[in-house]
Amino acid sequence: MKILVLHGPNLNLLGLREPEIYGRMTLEQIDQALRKVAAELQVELEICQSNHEGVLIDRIQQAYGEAQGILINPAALTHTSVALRDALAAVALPVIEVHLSNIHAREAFRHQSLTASVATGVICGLGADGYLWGLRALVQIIKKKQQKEAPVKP
Ligand code: CA2
Repeated sequence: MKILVLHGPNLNLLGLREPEIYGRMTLEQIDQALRKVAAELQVELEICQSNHEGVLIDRIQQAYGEAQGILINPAALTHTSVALRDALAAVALPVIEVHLSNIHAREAFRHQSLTASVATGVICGLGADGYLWGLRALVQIIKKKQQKEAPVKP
């Protein structure tokens, strides 16, 4: 099973600035923790961070037929990008949206997520742990989906 992990704009700055909002872990450390959980669950990860909307959309499109699910923190694009939302909807894979901070407890402009309605589930406010719970949930959702789709043995 292959999972695409996408980190949106500015998440490469994690751990370097605004630790009171986003925590002290760097993106590299979060990716390492994700790889550890992936090894435990015996799934393959492809991880990508980009500051460019189009790059993220290209990766989502590539995931079609290559990956079985997407774990994504769209960062600020959560609140602005119809294009990212449409790409997620188009590939129709299980998606878990993750936010480090509780976007509902912050500025009003962060309360709306354009991507949440095409995600299978959303986790926010749990810091870096949210990514790890998100990966576990995604793998379980994909396994259940595969069981449903598997032909019934005579
Ligand atoms: O809480 C989250 O994970 C967010 O997706 C993070 C985004 C923000 O725009 C969303 O509303 C919520 C911001 C990512 C930028 O990360 C930084 C990390 C360190 C320093 C500056 C920005």
